[in-house]
Amino acid sequence: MAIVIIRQDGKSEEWKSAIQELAPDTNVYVHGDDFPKEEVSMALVWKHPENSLNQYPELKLVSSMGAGVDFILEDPGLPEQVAISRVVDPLLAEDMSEFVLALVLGHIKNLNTYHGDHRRRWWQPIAYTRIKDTSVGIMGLGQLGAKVALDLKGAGFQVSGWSRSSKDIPGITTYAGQEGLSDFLNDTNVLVCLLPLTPETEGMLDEKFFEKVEEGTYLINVARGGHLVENDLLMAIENGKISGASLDVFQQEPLGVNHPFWEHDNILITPHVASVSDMDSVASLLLENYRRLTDGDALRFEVSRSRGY
Ligand code: NDP
Ligand code: OXD
Repeated sequence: MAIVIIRQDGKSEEWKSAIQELAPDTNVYVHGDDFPKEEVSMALVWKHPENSLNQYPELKLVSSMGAGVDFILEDPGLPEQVAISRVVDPLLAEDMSEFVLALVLGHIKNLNTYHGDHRRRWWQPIAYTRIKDTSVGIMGLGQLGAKVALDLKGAGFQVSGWSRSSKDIPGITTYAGQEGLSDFLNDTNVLVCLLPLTPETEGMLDEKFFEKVEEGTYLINVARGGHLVENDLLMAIENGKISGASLDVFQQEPLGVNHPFWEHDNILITPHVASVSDMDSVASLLLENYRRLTDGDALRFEVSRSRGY
C-alpha cells in the first residue's frame, strides 16, 4: 500500500515532506518519479493531468487536496471503481469566511472604487452602506457556505442562503431548489457563490440568471470560474443589473493577460486565494483517510459521483 501525489504546480515534494513527517513509515511517492505503480492504493490530487490516474492498477481512493472535486470528475481517465473523497477542514471554512467578510466590507465601504480613485489622484467621497442594511445571499450552504453565512450573521449582516435541499440554520433565511431561487434573489444585495461545480451548476451565473437578480446586486464568486458566463457578467454590469463583482476564480486560470476583466473598474480580481488548503492540517486529514482505507474502515468526506459533489 502506498500514496501517490499528483499535482502540476511544483508543490508535490513539499506535500510529500509534510505527509512523511506525520507518517514516516508510509510510502509516499510523487507522480513522475520511478517507483512500483502497483503499490499505490491512494492518490492525492490537485488539478492532475488527465489520464494519470489510470496508470495505477491497484488504486482504490482518489482524494482531492482541496474542497472541490470537479477536476477529478471531469477526468476521462478516472477509473470507474475508485472512491473519491475531498478535504473538509474547519480551517478552510474559517479562511473562506474571513475572505468573504473582507470582500463584502470592501464592497459596502467602496474600497475598490477608492483604490481606482487613488491611482488617478481623485478625491471623491461616495455614500457608504451599513452592515445592518446589507443583505447577503449565499449560494451553497455546505461546509464553507454555512460557516460564511453564520459568521456574516454574527457580524450583523442580514443573511439568506440557497441550497439543493432545505436547511434549517439558526438566524439564516434559507431557500432550496429552483423553486426557491427567485425569492432568494429578491432577498439579496450581495450574492456570494459557494456552490460546487457540477453539470447542474455549470454556467448558472448567466444572462438569464442576472435578469432575475435585484437591480445593482454585487456578485462575489469564490467557488469556480465555470459557474460564471464571463461575457454575460460584463453585459449585466453594463446594464446595471450587477453593480460590480469580486472574482477569485475564472474559466481559465491564470486569467489571460488580455482578459477584459483586468481593465474593468467594477471588477476586483484575486488569484484563486480565497481559502487555500493548509498543508499541516490537511496532511493529517488525508492520512486519516489513508489509514481508514488500509484498515478497511469507512472513509470520511466521500463524494457522490452521481451528485457531482
Ligand atoms: P459542499 O459540498 O460542502 O457544499 C455544497 C453546497 O452547494 C451544498 O449546500 C449543496 O446543497 C449546494 N448545492 C450543490 N448543488 C446545488 C444545486 N444544483 N442547487 C443548489 N444548491 C446546490 O462544498 P463546500 O462548501 O466544501 O465547497 C464549495 C465549493 O467552494 C467547492 O466545491 C470549491 O469549488 C469552492 N472552493 C473555492 C476555494 C477558493 O479558494 N476559491 C477554496 C475552497 C473551495 P445541499 O446542502 O442541499 O447538498
Ligand atoms: C478548493 C480550492 O477547492 O482551493 O479547495 O479551490
